Amino acid sequence: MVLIINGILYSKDLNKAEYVPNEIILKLASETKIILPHSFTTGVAEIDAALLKFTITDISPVVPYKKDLNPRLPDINRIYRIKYTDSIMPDILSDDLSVLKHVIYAEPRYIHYETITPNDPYYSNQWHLPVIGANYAWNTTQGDTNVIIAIVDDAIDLDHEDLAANIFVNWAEYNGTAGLDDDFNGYVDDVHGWDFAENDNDPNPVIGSLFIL
Ligand SMILES: [Ca+2]
Ligand SMILES: [Ca+2]
Ligand SMILES: [Ca+2]
Repeated sequence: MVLIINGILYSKDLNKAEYVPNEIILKLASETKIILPHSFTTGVAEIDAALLKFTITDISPVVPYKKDLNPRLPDINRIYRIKYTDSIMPDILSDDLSVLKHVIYAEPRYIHYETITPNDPYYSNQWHLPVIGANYAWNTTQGDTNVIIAIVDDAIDLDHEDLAANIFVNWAEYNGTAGLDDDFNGYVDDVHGWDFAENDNDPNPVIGSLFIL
C-alpha cells in the first residue's frame, strides 16, 4: 500500500559548543603509511614537525582499518582523530596543518546538533528516532508532500490520526467509477493502495487481527 507521511516540525534556537575542545580530525593522502591506534606521531616528517610544538596525547584512526578498499571510493583508512592538551583552538591548529603536504584536510571535530524536532507530544516516547539519527536528517529536510512513499506492511490504519491527512490518494480511482479500473493499472478501485494478501482494495487491518501502529 502507498501513503504519504509529512511531519509538522518546528525550529528551536541552540547555543552550544561548535566543536570538541582539544581534538581535530586529520585526513592524510593515500601515499602516507597507516597510523596505528594510539600513536603520538603521524610518520610524516613535515606534519610531525608541526605537531612537535604541541602535547599530543593520542592519534587514532576514526574508523577501524579496512582491507581492500575499493579505489573508486573515498579512502576512509587515513582519517585520524588527534587529541592534544595545549590551549590552542582546534580551528587554529587545523588551519596550520591544512597547508602541509600530504594533508587532504584538517578540521575541528564539529559537534552536530539537531535544530528541529517534531511537534508530536509523544516524540519523547519514540526513543528509536534519536538512535537512528532521524533528528539530524530533519536538519536537512522535513519531508515533501510531493514525494510518495511506498510501504510494504501487513496493513495500514487509514484513519489513524498521524496518517489520515497524508494517506496517498489515487485520484483517478477516487473520482472514477466504482467497480472499474479507472487508471488501468490492473487493480479495481485502488484508492489508497492495494491489499495483496486479501487481494482487495481495502488495506485496513482485518478486524480481530493483531495490528499495532
Ligand atoms: Ca486502478
Ligand atoms: Ca474505480
Ligand atoms: Ca483488505
